[in-house]
Amino acid sequence: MQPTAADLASYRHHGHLTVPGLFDAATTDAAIADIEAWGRTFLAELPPARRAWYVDGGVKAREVLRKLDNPHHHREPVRAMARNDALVQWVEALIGPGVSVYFSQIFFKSPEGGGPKPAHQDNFYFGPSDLEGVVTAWIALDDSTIDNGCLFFGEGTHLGPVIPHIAPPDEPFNLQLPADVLARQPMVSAPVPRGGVSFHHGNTFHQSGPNHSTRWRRACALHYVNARTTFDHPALPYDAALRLRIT
Ligand SMILES: O=C(O)CCC(=O)C(=O)O
Repeated sequence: MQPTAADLASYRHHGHLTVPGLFDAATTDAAIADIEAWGRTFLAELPPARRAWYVDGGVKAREVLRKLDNPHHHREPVRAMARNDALVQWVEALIGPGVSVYFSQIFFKSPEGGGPKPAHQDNFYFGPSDLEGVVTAWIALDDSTIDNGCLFFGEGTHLGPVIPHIAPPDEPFNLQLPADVLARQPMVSAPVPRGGVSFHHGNTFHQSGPNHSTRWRRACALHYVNARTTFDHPALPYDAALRLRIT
């Protein structure tokens, strides 16, 4: 499926866009097998000081990971997805040519308690020189639904500014939009079938709910940047050496 003028107009209007069926079941199954194996090793070796960021506090019955960072650097199946021609064609249509992956994340969201991700703007975290230069491609590795914690977006919020975020005192890394801002902003659900991709602009408010279901909601977020954009004022430390040139 190629981007049409109507797709691009929809993205420019809403600040996000869902494209079903970019990856087949064999690809998502292979990615899941690989990240599960990686996650088991990572969790076994995780030092106590880093547990608060990576372990999902919502799941009490067992210890499960919430996320993993930079799979595009560490894992070949994710690197292959990041280079996928069809995906890259969409990314270039959205932010222009000469794209790289700047950062990436696996979000596990375990059944029966996988925790929510508070509302935020990626551009606050990354601090790009050009606010139009960043797009996130969020690949659904499982069907994502309201029940298992799909993404929600603030329609049109990409047209507004980057807003200063706050963090709970015991979680300085968990940057999020202030409650008074969110009280004025309806958030709309965006379920994505397995293998589909949800693209969002770096300024778009987004969040995900808890997983109340008995099904996993795993996803891989690839944060792409175009050739002209640099990261001048990141809110958290990111390793620029991991920027992976794609085109
Ligand atoms: O998958 C999630 O729950 C959060 C995703 C997210 O914040 C992102 O892709 O930027």
